[in-house]
Amino acid sequence: EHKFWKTQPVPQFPTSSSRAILEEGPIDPIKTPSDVKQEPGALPSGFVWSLIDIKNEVQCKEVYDLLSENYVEDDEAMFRFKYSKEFLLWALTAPGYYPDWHIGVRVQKTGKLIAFISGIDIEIRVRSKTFNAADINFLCVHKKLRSKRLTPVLIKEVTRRVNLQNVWQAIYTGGVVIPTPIGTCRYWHRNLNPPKLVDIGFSPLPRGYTIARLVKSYSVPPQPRIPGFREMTNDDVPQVGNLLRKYLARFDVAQTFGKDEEVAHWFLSGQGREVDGKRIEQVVWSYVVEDPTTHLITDFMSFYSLPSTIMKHPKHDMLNAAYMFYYASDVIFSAGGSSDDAATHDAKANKKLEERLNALCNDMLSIAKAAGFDVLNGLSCLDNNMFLQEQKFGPGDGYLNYYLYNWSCAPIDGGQRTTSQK
Ligand code: YNC
Ligand code: MG
Repeated sequence: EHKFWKTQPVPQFPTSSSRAILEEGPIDPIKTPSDVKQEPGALPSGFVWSLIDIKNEVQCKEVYDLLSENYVEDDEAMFRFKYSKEFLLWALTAPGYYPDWHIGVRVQKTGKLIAFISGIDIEIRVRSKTFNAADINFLCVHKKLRSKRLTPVLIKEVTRRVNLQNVWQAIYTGGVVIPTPIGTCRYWHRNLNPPKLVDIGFSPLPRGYTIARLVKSYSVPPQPRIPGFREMTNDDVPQVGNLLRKYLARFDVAQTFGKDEEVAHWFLSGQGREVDGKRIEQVVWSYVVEDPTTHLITDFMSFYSLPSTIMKHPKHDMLNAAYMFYYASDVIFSAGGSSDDAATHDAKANKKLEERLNALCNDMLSIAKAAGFDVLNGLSCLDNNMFLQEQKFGPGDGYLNYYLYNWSCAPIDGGQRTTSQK
């Protein structure tokens, strides 16, 4: 089993859980880019490699079309992710990205794009060690070419191009279980549009409920209620960056967001706007709380838009889903009395954080509802377990497995302490 994955520098189950890891670090011997093959690997005949310029509208549309028809579906084949062109551009052009990590495969004769894989270069920290890694995403093979072992060829080619930039680790997520997850998170869903979600079979109508009663139970305040809650702007970037870095330092695995430029990219560049009279769709929604007296930023929360195609419904063809993204709050650092012992201090700080995250999430629900989203999704990562249930998210069928390539590490705390991901 796992003919491909058993040849790769990833922990092979079940050893990873049964044997103690002495030191976390690379699995392969250390190499340099001069050790790396200069030529791409061979494709089956009739297919050719084709780097994708995601900033080119035509090529971006080709990736968009491939994913729209062939990307991730739920187990029952009711919904399929429909990433927007704006999302792809946003996700693939983060500061320091390498254009040659955006890799396509075309049919030689027709030029049709039939497969894609991408990486971006990010800095991550796993426990005490910080290193660059390729964040691999959007692996897709056309439905008509499945089960032909094209995936290992794509993965080896992206690995080669990543290694040529002297990067030797990668991070990725997936619904599939392969050797070997560092952690697993569950998807949770907050219903914002009960009539539609019941109609399309996304949510059941609970026993004893009418639609009207369900609507009432999932209603949200029309507007945010935390004093000083407002949309994030460019001027907030340095403060949000510091707050986010400090907040994420509490987790075992996280992207470092070392540069403010990255903060600006991930939380602002995806905001909606008009360019040459053309509407650019909004991808990311970012909000802050500015303390009304000190004018300091105390909290930050964001979500992104990722719709799904509803595959066979007479009336609805699109599920407008928002996904919780990064957030941070300084209450965890400022709460508790100075005379408390450490345990009491932590308990008080956690209680305060829980209250604050609930209030922030509730305000985000108001924003998401007003923006026309049908559902707000979240994972059981970060501190999300402090508010998912209270904010009426329900546990879903989907799970997301987190993986590291060429890095051996002890399991991450039940997947609860993993960074959030696109
Ligand atoms: C997957 N999702 O196990 P074995 S997530 C990794 N991630 O190998 P074939 C996968 N490996 O088990 P198909 C995988 N899915 O024999 C399958 N595999 O060792 C492995 N779906 O290849 C699988 N997108 O080509 C098996 O399979 C081998 O034709 C079989 O194609 C698979 O983006 C796929 O879910 C997923 O488009 C392309 O089903 C296709 O079935 C498809 O015969 C819908 O492949 C879309 C979908 C995946 C989304 C994602 C993250 C990808 C991470 C890839 C791993 C990166 C490693 C690090 C590289 C850089 C390293 C450095 C430094
Ligand atoms: Mg294949």
